[in-house]
Amino acid sequence: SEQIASYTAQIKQLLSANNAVLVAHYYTDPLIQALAEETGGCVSDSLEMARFGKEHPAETLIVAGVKFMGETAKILTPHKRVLMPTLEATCSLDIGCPIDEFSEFCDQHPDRTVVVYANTSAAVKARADWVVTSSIAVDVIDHLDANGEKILWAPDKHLGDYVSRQTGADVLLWDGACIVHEEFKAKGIEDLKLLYPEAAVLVHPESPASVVELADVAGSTSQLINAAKTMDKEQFIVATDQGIFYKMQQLCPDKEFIVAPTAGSGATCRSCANCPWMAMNSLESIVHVLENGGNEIFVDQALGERAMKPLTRMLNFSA
Ligand code: CIZ
Ligand code: SF4
Repeated sequence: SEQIASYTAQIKQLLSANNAVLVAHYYTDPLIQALAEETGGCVSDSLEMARFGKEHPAETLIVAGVKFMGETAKILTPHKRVLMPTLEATCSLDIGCPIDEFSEFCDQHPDRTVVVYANTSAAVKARADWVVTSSIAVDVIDHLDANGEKILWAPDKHLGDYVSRQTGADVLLWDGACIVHEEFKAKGIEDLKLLYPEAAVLVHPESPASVVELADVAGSTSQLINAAKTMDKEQFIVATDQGIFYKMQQLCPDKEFIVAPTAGSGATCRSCANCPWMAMNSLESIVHVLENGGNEIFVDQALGERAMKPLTRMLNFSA
């Protein structure tokens, strides 16, 4: 529409006037993902968002995603200005892992290496030995297990359980979950497979084990996108946030992607599996922060320096 065209034009002009770059997650509005690509920014998972923001020369990063992504960018590049379209966009994993309780849990298990998922606060990262994203979780735990280390994993119990099954490592789990992925149900996917018997099933391992069991490929967003591209299949049932369809469809215009049903939805679903916090990012809010410089992310300096260590391990491990 005219409104969208006008926001887009404004954002392009404001990004270049402010020496700013737009970094967007695969789960954000397709309009934002398209604009990030068009303006030389990036669309990716949280690992590549972190790396891109660190390496890009722009002085200001506009991070479209959820709060931990902006915080990670600020920790890795404290001298840059990091702005977010909204400061209200959090994550059920971050909420479900408050630093005081988490720190106590770690204190109770001093013999364990503390590995936390990127979807956590700066304070939780600062308490950890390692930060991982889902794209490298299995490899990092494999590496630690080979060194004879026992693991304390937080916050996502489904991903932690998946990683432990894949590696055979001794993993103690924190009890957290993603409200989007936890809603996928094995029954719904089995029903959908009757409608699309030829389809491959792609599942993000933040989903329950019964759903992961049905997967032809289980993996991070970037791994699922890669599977969509490389598998010799015409149809895919996809159990992750529907924002991912922008990139899948762009890379595979002739393939069909069907969002897996969540609890309470019908067999096929247009509105389900959409993270409510990711959805708070809009073109309008990006115009707003670029015009006013609001919604800046700050991280306490001492905390940031401690969190930098496990984050740097994450980036170096995957380099
Ligand atoms: O579910 C999320 O928030 C994901 C997949 C984040 C990421 O690692 O890109
Ligand atoms: Fe958090 Fe789940 Fe939303 Fe990702 S999709 S930001 S894990 S609530």
